[in-house]
Amino acid sequence: MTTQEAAALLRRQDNILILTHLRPDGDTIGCAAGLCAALRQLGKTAYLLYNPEITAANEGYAAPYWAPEGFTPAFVVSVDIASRNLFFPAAEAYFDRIGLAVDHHPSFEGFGAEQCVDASRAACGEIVYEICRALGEITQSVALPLYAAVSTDTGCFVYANTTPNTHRVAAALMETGIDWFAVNKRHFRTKSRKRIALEADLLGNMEFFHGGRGVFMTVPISLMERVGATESDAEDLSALAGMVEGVDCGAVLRELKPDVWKLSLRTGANGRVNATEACRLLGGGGHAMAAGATIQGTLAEVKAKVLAAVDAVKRA
Ligand SMILES: [Mn+2]
Repeated sequence: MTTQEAAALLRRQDNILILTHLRPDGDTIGCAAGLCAALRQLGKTAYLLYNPEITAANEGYAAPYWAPEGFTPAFVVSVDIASRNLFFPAAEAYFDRIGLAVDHHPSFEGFGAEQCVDASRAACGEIVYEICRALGEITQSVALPLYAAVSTDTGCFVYANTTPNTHRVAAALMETGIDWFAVNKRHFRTKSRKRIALEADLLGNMEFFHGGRGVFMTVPISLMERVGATESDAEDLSALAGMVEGVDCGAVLRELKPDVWKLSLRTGANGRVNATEACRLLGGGGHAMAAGATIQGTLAEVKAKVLAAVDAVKRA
């Protein structure tokens, strides 16, 4: 449905619970918080289901809206969730009760009684912005988390997914007078010392393939433990692989639990490797230039699987 129709649907609901995805990023949290604020402005009861993996950088957006223990929703909305395997355990219980799914991933699996999905949008925040505008005034409480959503999903407006509409949405959100500089400073111009220790190890241990066009960076649990890093220290490490000169296929492997690895694949605008196609072969999905998959095996086995998938889809 259109954003207008989604807004009309939400106007007819009350006691609304909003779901975010596993390993929540700024987009899913920002969308949920912005939408929750907009719904409350209409006098509705609305909450976010507590996400146990919320990071310190995103906690502030969601904190005012966490659902109290025992809240029983009459209507459930998912934001920025592409697939069932991105539901965290407490959210999984609501999978069959989703009244509206709002998403922007091409790999969206098509769940939810109603869907408001537009894969041309850089951030789900762009879609939620339109829904919120149709619901009422874009106040600073709505605008700040939505700005974080749009800014973080575009790497501060530098990723190839960024469009003129992304900037129009960001501009409209800035017009409300929010402290957008603090948002970007927090997400893009601040690194913990543990984060810098992680980056140092990744950069010191890069492994190239495809004659230098591909690179592996690995984040084993042992590294996380050695530098004492937390989840927030390890956010978006995949961006690093895409920064190496000459690389158009950057694979970051993060060990989630022993012998279970999360692949984040970042590929170049030249189209040599389609990240979604490669990750689909590995049971995952995402965007053409940024996709992911969860893979089982030892590090050596997982690297071999990733190489085989990349080789199977590469164009030159
Ligand atoms: Mn997103």
